[in-house]
Amino acid sequence: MKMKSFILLLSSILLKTVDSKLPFFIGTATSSYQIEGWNRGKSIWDEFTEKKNLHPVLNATNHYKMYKEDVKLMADLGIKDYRFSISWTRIMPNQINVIDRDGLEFYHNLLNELNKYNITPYVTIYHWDLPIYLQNEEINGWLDSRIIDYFVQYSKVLFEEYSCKVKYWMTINEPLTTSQQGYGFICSFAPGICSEENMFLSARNQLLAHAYTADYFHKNYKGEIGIVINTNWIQPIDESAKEMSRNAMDRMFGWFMDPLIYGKFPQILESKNQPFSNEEQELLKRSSDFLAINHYTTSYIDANGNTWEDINWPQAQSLWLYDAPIGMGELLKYIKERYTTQLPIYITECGFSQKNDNIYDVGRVHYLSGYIDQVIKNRGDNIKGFFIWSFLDNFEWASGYNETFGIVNVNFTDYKRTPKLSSFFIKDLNDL
Ligand code: PNW
Repeated sequence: MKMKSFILLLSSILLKTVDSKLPFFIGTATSSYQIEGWNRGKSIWDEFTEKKNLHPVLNATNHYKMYKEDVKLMADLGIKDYRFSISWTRIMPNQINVIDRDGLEFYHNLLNELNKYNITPYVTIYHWDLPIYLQNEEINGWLDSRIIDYFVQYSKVLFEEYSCKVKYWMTINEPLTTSQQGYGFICSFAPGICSEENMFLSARNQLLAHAYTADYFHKNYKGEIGIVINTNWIQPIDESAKEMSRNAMDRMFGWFMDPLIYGKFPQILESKNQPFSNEEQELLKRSSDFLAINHYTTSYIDANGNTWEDINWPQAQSLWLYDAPIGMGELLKYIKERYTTQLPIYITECGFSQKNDNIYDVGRVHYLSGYIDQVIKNRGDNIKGFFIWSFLDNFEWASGYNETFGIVNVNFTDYKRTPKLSSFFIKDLNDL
């Protein structure tokens, strides 16, 4: 009771910008590899964690067996919108186009369960768990142009099976992260085959896989489709740093946004990329029914290109992540000015891995309230929803289980779920 009134007080103070109801929904997000466990084919992340001696995913949060309880908990917490991903390795575990009926069945069951509680599904087709048979001596993952067609074939199966239950689709999660961290200069993620050339090529192939899939979807199905783009905000410290900030944004956000909106790479990246053909340009420009943006953190930049974070911003358990809400507002303004798009916008991920995380996660509540407040103030007409990363504590890729983002705690020994303070905070916001 005490906790409940504390949160009500918090939400009313922090959100004095809204009079009555929140002008967009707050949902939650997860991904297949990070939560499901059990009964699937091998993916590049299984091999990568093995080779690099990283923590293996094991059975993740056991969601494959606990999905009914998880959906019920979501419903109890008042969540009406859920973004999750489908595992390619569950649908086609051993070979392209050889389908596992049990794999298909799992997502039918999950979708039926969501439907029972009136929770709207937002389905990501691919969230990093590439089947290992697409990254080996014969086929070179996102560096191989044949992957575009494989991706379309896999997506066709999903549309055929699930489009009667799913209206909102997202093709690929964070191509930037895959290209920089899996194929590019950061090189800390699967598959870890890195060079500058690989970085740009893998991004180009991901964009085209999205464009051809969206084209097929639009010609054959009703509903909406987009691709999930992530970006930090790079805040210019003063007027003289504006050009540097703009260039840094082009290298990160424009790399994907420019092709989606204008059909071309930003000028600053032109020399690094093979240009798109006319047909590809047209497909790209027509490929998105909405913008899906993942945004977590901000840095400052000066006129010499130095970047840093403010010492006053609380740092997360994840060392790259700071509680710096101004960036969320600045990013939304930037999207409006630079891209003048009327497309609906979803924030498809935003969240915080609190240091010493526990169920009284005041640091996470602070982060979320600040970021949501910025979305309310800078929303324009087209913000439709905000998905918190993440519903559950889960497998945080190369960091294993050491960085927790959930609004629900998971005990990784007995898989017990316990809602944290932040989940009640979100419930109150949705109930306003
Ligand atoms: C996203 N960075 O990844 C992913 O979509 C999620 O699967 C992941 O769990 C979540 O954010 C939290 O990390 C990112 O280093 C990974 O800037 C790394 C970065 C950004 C996003």
